[in-house]
Amino acid sequence: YPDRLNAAAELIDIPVSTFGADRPALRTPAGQTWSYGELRSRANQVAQVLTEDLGLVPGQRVLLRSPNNPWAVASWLGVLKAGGVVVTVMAALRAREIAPIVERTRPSVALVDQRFAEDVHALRDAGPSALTVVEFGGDGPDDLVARASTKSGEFTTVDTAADDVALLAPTSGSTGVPKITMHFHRDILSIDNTFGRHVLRLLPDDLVACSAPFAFTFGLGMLVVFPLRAGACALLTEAATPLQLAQYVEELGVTVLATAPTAYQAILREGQEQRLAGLRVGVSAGEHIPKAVWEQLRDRLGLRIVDGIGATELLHIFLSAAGDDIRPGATGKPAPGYRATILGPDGSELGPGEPGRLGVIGPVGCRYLDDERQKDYVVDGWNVTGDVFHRDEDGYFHYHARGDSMIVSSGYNIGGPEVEAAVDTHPDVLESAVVGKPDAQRGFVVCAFVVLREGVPGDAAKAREIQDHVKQVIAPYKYPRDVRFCDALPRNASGKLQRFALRRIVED
Ligand code: 3SK
Repeated sequence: YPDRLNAAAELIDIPVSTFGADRPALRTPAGQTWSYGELRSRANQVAQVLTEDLGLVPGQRVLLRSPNNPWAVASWLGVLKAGGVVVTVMAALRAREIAPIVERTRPSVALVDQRFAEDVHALRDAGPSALTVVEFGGDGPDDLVARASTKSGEFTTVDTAADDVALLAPTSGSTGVPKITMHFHRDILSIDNTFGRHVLRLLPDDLVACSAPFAFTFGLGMLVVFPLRAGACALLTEAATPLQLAQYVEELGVTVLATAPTAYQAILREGQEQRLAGLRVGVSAGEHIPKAVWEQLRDRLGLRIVDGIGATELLHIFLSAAGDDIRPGATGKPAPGYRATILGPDGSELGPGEPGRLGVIGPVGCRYLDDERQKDYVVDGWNVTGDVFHRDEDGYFHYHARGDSMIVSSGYNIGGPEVEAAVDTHPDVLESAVVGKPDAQRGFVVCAFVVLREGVPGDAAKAREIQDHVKQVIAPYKYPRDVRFCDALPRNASGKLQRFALRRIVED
């Protein structure tokens, strides 16, 4: 990469010149369409609001909280154009989950969809440092759209360095204490120059849908980075169910769909797979796609799903395969530009057939913001993702398990200890332990073993009460779908929780 590089120029200014301003860039199921030219103008307007009205200077951070919609994409590009650093948080997070992110990243400005603004205002009022909150989708004079409409569609994109930080993407990690991953301008292009261009290979006429919010870097790649660099169009859906995704594929002409394996399973279970017949490419990520699901989609539709594994730490997918390179049952091989290995308990590299921890090296690597856990993730130069794989004789990587206490449910990564902490705040709970219970539809569901205070009856009403309580404390998708009451949690002689004993119970 050249020394000076701004990812936003590569994602919108250059595509406008290459593919033309009139090409559709963003669509919504409600029928809204923004062309490449319109997206560029609005990103330029946001950059001017930030620099001229709000005094943002290069390197300052901007919190962005919104579901997937066109102004959120314009805001993301506008922050980069202004030389700022985007801090993306999912709309679904609760105030107590956003608070440590705000505390650690210290944004100067927050651009927030008005439906999710209330707790950002509360954090601003409670916080020690100045945070200017600007909403979009509202109707006051401080609304981003109202401010943007007073600006021209032209802005000279700030000349950032290729390795200036562009993005701070939080990940909850297994303990629930957020880790903030830092990514450079060049990293954003790297995910396209590896997986995007060599495995996914979008075409300018593609319409791409993805169930992930673009605050999750899987969604960012699928809906912003890859389509814009290819001159393609992204369909932005705020919260689509698997059956709605299938409907959009059929009715709106989606050609590339990226979602979790559980969504494909749900579409198959409902007998709706013919609605996917127009797909050119189906991507599955977030967790391993079962071979039987992969084969059903191939046999019924001729669709060879592109499986992939990525990590927020590495920004996007680093192991995958497409077309004739796919080996059913395997995740794939390192994307061009990446190397991967299997590490034994002592850090040595293991040979074919031996399961161990996955280690990855490539153009994007883990850089946590001021976090001791950096040394656990990057070991001898390898990014150690926490997943257990084996490699076969032909270099394909086969998934075994996640090596940490993370639960992957319908493609969401849920930190077990974070759910435990939320359950434990219920006044009737003495202690709890959370594990993933295998589930045919969701891969895993969150299962909480709960010890209640003496005299409190553990019945269905109490289980529902605890579930509702958790939904108030943390993002609702993390709530335990299965709550089981017990007298005590299994512990070893030194008092350490024996999570494996609980896993055994739920796996029986
Ligand atoms: O596999 C994942 O969970 C992932 C994480 C971040 C970015 C992309 C992907 C597929």
